[in-house]
Amino acid sequence: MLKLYHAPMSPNSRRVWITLLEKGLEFELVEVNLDGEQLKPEFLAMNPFHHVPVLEDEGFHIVESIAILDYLEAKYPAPAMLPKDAKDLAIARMVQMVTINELLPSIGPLFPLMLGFPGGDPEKIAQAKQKVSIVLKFFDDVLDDRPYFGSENITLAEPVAGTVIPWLAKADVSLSEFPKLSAWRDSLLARPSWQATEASLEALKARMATRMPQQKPG
Ligand SMILES: N[C@@H](CCC(=O)N[C@@H](CS)C(=O)NCC(=O)O)C(=O)O
Repeated sequence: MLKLYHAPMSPNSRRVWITLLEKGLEFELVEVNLDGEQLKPEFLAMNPFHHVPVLEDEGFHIVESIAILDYLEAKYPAPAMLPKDAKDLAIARMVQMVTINELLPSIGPLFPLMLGFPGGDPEKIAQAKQKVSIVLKFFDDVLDDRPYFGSENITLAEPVAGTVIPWLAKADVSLSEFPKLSAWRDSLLARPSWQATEASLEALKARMATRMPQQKPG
């Protein structure tokens, strides 16, 4: 059986978890405590870079969440989660890569806000929100009259972008200017796979508090 080594609070793991659920696959979840378990020799033997997720399939270990999503799509093609049309495939990939290369690196200053911690550098927060708004506009423009990126059905773009964008509301980043993206987010949040994998805000706060001992949740 497929085995997913994950951490409930890791968005990179959650992409894979959601995809396994959306594909209706049987799998075992193995939780890795990122307070050190990832540095143990048994885990490093699977992933020398000490990151979750890792997918194990009959002794074969795959690291890097996007490589895992591609593996699942190739091995379990139904339901299809990557468009076949060239433009639509490019759209799904662009959304994955823009999330990883543009959105995620820009939101660091927003994390404390998302988790309800006070403070933060107002200039850095404003800069982060400006970068985020460029990504949101890009995504809204890329969505056409279909509900998902390049598709009538959920694609591998959704577990990547759709596990980041809903959290932005917690940092007062509104999607009201982006009606297509807002409808897209709402439809994802209603899916059982999103609901089953949502990390608890309290657990995230507790984890963040151990890393930022000088701050208390507001
Ligand atoms: N590029 C990797 C990133 C994985 C990653 O950064 N995982 C984090 C959790 S979100 C992790 O395992 N951190 C613990 C560590 O690096 O020791 C992927 O997409 O799978």
